[in-house]
Amino acid sequence: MSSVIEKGLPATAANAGAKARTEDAAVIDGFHLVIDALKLNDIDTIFGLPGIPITDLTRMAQAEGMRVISFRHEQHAGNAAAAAGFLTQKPGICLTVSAPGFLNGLTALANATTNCFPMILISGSSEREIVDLQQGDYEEMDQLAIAKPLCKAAYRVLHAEDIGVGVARAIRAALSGRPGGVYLDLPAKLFAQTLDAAAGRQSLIKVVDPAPRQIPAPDAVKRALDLLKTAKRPLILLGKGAAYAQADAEIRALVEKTGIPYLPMSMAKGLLPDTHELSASAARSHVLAEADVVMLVGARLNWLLSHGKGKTWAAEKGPKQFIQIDIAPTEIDSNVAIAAPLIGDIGSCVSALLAGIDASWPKAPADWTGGIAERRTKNQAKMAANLAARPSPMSFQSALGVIREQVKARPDAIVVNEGANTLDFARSIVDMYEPRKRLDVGTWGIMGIGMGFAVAAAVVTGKPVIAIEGDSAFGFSGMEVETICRYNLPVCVVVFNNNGVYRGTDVNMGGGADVAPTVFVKGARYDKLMEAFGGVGVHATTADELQAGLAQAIASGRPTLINAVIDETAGTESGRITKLNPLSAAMKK
Ligand code: ADP
Ligand code: TZD
Repeated sequence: MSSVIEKGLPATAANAGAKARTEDAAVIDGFHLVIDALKLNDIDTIFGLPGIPITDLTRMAQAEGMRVISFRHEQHAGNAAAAAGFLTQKPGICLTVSAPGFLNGLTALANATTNCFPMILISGSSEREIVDLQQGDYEEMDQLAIAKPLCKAAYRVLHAEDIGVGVARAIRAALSGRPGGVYLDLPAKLFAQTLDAAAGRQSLIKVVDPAPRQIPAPDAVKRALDLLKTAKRPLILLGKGAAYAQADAEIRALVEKTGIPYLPMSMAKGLLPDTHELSASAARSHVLAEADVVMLVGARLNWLLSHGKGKTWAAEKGPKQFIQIDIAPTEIDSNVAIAAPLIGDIGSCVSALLAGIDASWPKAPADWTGGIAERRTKNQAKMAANLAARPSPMSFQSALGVIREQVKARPDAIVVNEGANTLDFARSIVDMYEPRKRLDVGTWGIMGIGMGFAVAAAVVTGKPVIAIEGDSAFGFSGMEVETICRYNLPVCVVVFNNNGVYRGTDVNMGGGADVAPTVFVKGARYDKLMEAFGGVGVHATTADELQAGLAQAIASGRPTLINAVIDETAGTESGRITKLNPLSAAMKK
């Protein structure tokens, strides 16, 4: 069962504690039970950061043939695990040390849970007896209690014979139903425990059917179809749950058979190519306001969709009718009434709908689809002028126009995207052509996912990665360019450098010597950061320089960072969500 490596590790002083396994070993230790339990469940990669008590676990995992990707900060290892989970439907593994390492990984675990990405944060922990009496152990913390409210499930394993159960429960909890983050607490003592080798092997569990299909009830399918059929202005809204579900062919068939226009949320872009004739992306406000029946497929009516209410949805014209496909029944009616809930996995639900849609199904009315097409053409023409312009310094649009063309030429490349303006502009300018090629700030709008997601995308898919980063956003994970260089990953980071958070022109309102809170060092050379570790740095002040640098990076596959100089006056406060900034009542007067 386990790949026992006789040669194992060189007996250097540094890894003297990590002894290799032998074929005829009579006992197996906790380290190897953890590794075997993961491998038995087809988990072949660990993202992490070594230290007491898990350093030997990283060495032994590598010796046993697992890929171990070491990061410079646990948050980025955690983000990598989350992205790997989203891309592969297998829980991504993040491995950290106790208290501070655990806390560094926790943000990523909570973010993964919020995004419905499956991951498992495995952290070593200190001695239970000392921690529970608060006697001051090395890196003392009750990690299980802290993790619990922030993830989908949390478990602790105290005995080596329970490692198999612990890992199996973590995998099933991460993948089944609505996917999410799971915490697995492994105290230091556990790794050193031994079991009889045969008993150890028997204690491991291969999880059968970890994400069971959930078939929707026939009456719920009929209710949804009946409502959809009455629609005069139907709309399909695809979310990242639809991208995660890997029901790409079924979703495409649903759109094309019904002729219903669809709107992808940012990470659902590419499920159908953004250039598809039924894409309503370039007419977003129009379709949200005007649609009469909206079918949500793996998308929540949260803040990103204005909670299904208000001006965005033209509520003054009366309520919309919603059909909602989701695996989590409690999501239904979370913000507005859902007329036709369809509970199940997206593949099964969409297949069930397709079974009820035959050749006689009336295509979406032509005045509705025609009106959308007209708006799309108009909006695209407007955008084209901005993309083609060559202002100096570059605008967000002129720089993104270059990236848009590169992605068109390499539709298999994965785009990672964070920032405010950099995010908002890229989302609408850079068309995606294939499913699960866009990873971004997700449900929280969190900064810091950039390099972790980029590393995972490159490691998991082997495809080129283009990370489109605001200069502030990049700073959250920038040190991981060393990780990118160390593993020689085909990642090209493009830093949209406008000298600050949102823009670089704010002034100190107190008039002192400090710059304003949103302003960075002017004219910073982020490209030098990549050069420091042997990667390629490019300083691009024009669209042509950006184009050349990007094309070269994709062709060579070498780690590259392009410092793209953007007009520092160009950004808007918080990008397109300016209105979410609280405005003091006193200032409104
Ligand atoms: P977006 O931000 O793109 O709008 P959300 O993250 O808000 O998307 O919504 C994703 C939804 O998809 C969640 O409510 C989640 O329960 C659901 N989901 C995730 N995977 C599946 C699946 N395999 N089948 C059905 N629903 C799923
Ligand atoms: N911290 C975290 C973890 N997430 C956040 N979203 C923020 C802070 C607040 N924030 C945003 O929402 S966007 C952003 C911050 C700090 C950075 C915007 O600046 P940028 O992008 O340079 O990355 P633009 O393109 O210049 O706007």
